[in-house]
Amino acid sequence: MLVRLKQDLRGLRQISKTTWRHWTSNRRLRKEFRSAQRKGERIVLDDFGPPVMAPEAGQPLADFSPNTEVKSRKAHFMTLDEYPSVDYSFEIRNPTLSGNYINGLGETEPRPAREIFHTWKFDHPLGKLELLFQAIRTPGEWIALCKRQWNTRRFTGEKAAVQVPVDDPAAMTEQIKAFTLDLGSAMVGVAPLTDDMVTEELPLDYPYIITFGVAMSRDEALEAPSERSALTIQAEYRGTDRIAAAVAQHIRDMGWDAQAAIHNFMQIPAAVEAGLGQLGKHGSLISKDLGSMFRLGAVATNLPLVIGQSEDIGVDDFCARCQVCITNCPPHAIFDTKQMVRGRERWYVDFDMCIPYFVENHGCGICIGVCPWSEPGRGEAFSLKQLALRTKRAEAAAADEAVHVNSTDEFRRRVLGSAET
Ligand code: B12
Ligand code: SF4
Ligand code: SF4
Repeated sequence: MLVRLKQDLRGLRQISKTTWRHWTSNRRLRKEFRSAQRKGERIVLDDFGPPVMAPEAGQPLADFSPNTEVKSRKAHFMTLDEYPSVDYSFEIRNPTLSGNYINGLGETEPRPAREIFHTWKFDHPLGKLELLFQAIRTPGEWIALCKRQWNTRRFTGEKAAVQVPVDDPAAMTEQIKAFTLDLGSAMVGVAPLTDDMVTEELPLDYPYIITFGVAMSRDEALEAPSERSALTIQAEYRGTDRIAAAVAQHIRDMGWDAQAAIHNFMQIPAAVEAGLGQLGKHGSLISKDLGSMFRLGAVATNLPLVIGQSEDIGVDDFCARCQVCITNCPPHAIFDTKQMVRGRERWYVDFDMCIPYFVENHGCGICIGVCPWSEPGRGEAFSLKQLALRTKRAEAAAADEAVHVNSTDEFRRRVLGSAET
């Protein structure tokens, strides 16, 4: 009883600390931004809020100007007649540090990620954009955020004094998975917690991570960016937070440690490791069942569980030949080739282009909505086709190799009189 009361107080404190204080203290910024947007003018973000951390000499600066080299083509099924323009109603007079630099684009050594956005830290190099994003929320978005924050109050808490022994981790894994699915998630898996999944600022110290996906509405994503889609996203986040809090509470009630891992944690690598999907060119995860139309949530725990395995469903092969997200992203933030990021080659999204567009429009998600895998019922067939094509290509390459070896042997026999090297 006392534990629950403490959690409820934490929820109220969270709402008043972040949301309410923020809403009331940024009236001027909100008003001036809206007026600039109406008049087609620009506000200077340096005139608002705390100073941005100054970059040191030699560090690359952010360039928010959209990439104009890519040719745009809007997907025929997008609901919006036209995407909002990439002319922003704000500018930053003092150039800030590049988000790509912060997150290790081009770095060849592995290291944990650093917090980049949705940090609520306004002295962060991208803090001015964070400030604007939070300040311009509409009343509807603000209420949705309060409801969401209320749901996070049970993310952590005290565990039961008596611990339920776990003799069969496989059976316990099945029990936890069934519990998570019952709460409304569409998929769930378990991964070991690795350095890829934690941020430098907020390390988590648990052996396992339970990761789950909650279906998102593609119709709303096809309407993004819009206030309606922003509200739907908040509601979907709220549902995800509710499941994470309930699973963490369920485990703590069994006397084991558990904490919902939402912001201090890299959701995508955990979900990849657990076999929920693969990273797409648009920087989000793709699964066979839901394409990219799902939100991720996670719970870190020391409850003994059995880990899953990553699965190759053919996303890389598909993305290598597809351009849909690239041509539909208004600021052209999506790279067509894999990049070296913190010691790994993978698909990557340019922060300096995506984030300003995201901020100006109260969110975005065009890239996941237009992705062909997100069309209901297509993923399974795409996956089977890509894997079959790959087998066919491998067989053709092996046959070519055999022909080459045979003809070389034949040549040697005829010309050199021997097939020996
Ligand atoms: C900050 C953030 C943003 C920022 C920055 C985007 C970005 N590319 O990182 C902004 C505000 C722009 C943004 C936008 C969107 N986001 Co966002 N975002 C996050 C958040 C909170 C943290 C990600 C982060 O810190 N990135 C910074 C560094 C680490 O980026 P990075 O090195 O490029 O790594 C990215 C991926 O490569 C992958 N990753 C990181 N490390 C590794 C390691 C390996 C081995 C692999 C394979 C992948 C991988 O994760 C990163 C996120 O894309 C996560 C939630 C979370 N806690 O993980 C959601 C999250 C990634 N976003 C999500 C979504 C859906 C979106 C949007 C579609 C908006 C929307 N409608 O909700 C857009 C899509 C933008 C895009 N093309 O990526 C979902 C993705 C779900 C999915 N199906 O994959 C997440 C997981 C939120 C959630 N709880 O569901 N987001
Ligand atoms: S739209 Fe095409 S290229 Fe982009 S992630 Fe989806 S399948 Fe890959
Ligand atoms: S969310 Fe996707 S479509 Fe929108 S700007 Fe970012 S990368 Fe482009």
